[in-house]
Amino acid sequence: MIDLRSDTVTRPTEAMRKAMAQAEVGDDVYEEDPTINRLQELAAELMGKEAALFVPTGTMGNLVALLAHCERGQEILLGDNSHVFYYEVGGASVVGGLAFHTLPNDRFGMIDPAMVAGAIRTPDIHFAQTGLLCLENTHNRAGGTVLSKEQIDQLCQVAHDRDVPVHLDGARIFNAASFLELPVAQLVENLDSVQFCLSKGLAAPAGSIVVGNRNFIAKARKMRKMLGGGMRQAGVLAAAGIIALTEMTQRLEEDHYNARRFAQSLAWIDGFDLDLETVQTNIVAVNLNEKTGTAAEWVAKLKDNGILAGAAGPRRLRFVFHNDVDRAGLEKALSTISNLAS
Ligand code: TLP
Repeated sequence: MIDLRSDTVTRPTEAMRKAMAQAEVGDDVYEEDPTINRLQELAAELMGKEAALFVPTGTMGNLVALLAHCERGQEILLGDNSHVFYYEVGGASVVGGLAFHTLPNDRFGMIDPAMVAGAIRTPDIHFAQTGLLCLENTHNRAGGTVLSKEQIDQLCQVAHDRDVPVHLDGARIFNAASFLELPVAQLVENLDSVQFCLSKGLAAPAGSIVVGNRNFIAKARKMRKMLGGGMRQAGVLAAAGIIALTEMTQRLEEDHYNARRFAQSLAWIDGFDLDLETVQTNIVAVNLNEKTGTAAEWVAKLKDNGILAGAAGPRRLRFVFHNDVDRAGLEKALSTISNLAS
């Protein structure tokens, strides 16, 4: 099987497995796990922020950040196509009593700064106060598209001018930094907090990191405990996370190359509609027309032929490139799809 459903399916590398077996551990609720502490220090330094917190998943990382920034009854501004809004089970509303105020994402995952300015609430007895602006980079549902540093900075400026902090769901921030050829710390410089995943393209078996200032991370640590994310001897996981940050970020451009080659070839197939401008990193979204069939039909057909793909909508397929798909896998996927389509 060639598994292109997501980069979440990557398995830990040999180096990770070795590091995990040898990891020094302690109780992280007492902040005594040396490997977790090392990972957090490394992550904070890489992202140019004061402090970092290791969390089990990206979903929990975003949720602890939202809870740490906001108070019950506040509103979060975010894109209508964002992962936090779409795929995180409404956690911020369920657990935090927070309201989502969505603004349109364009096809690159950008939000219009003028709309953000217009949506930030003024003091008024009728209004929920704006507690946070939440961005996403790379943007999953847009197809792995990248916000530039200038775009992020522009949105940060609009929010900060009105004392609203900005959080980034940077699950795939290293893919964005690789596309932009920028040090990741520079890209996230003006953001108040960032969540990024170790377990997607970076291939660790589990884990995400939240970064921000010391005070924010202290609050996030408490929220993590509340959500049941105090993981004790999780240094075995953090050991893989250290390898993810030191050895795996450099190779993401290979996934981007594979995604691009795949997309350019698929674009020739009748009935497969691709927006090649949005194929910037490791995700390829393909829109199907009425003649071509539904995403569910294609997912089933592909599975019968050894290819796993995802459905990102009734007529939208998603293919994600990662460390466990090599050039031969890419070529096999392409020829299988061409045969099925003809
Ligand atoms: N995304 C998953 C699914 O949930 C859709 C995937 O296969 O792409 N932010 C972004 C932008 C993400 O893409 C994801 C995972 C998360 C947060 C959540 O991370 P986890 O799965 O670790 O909770």
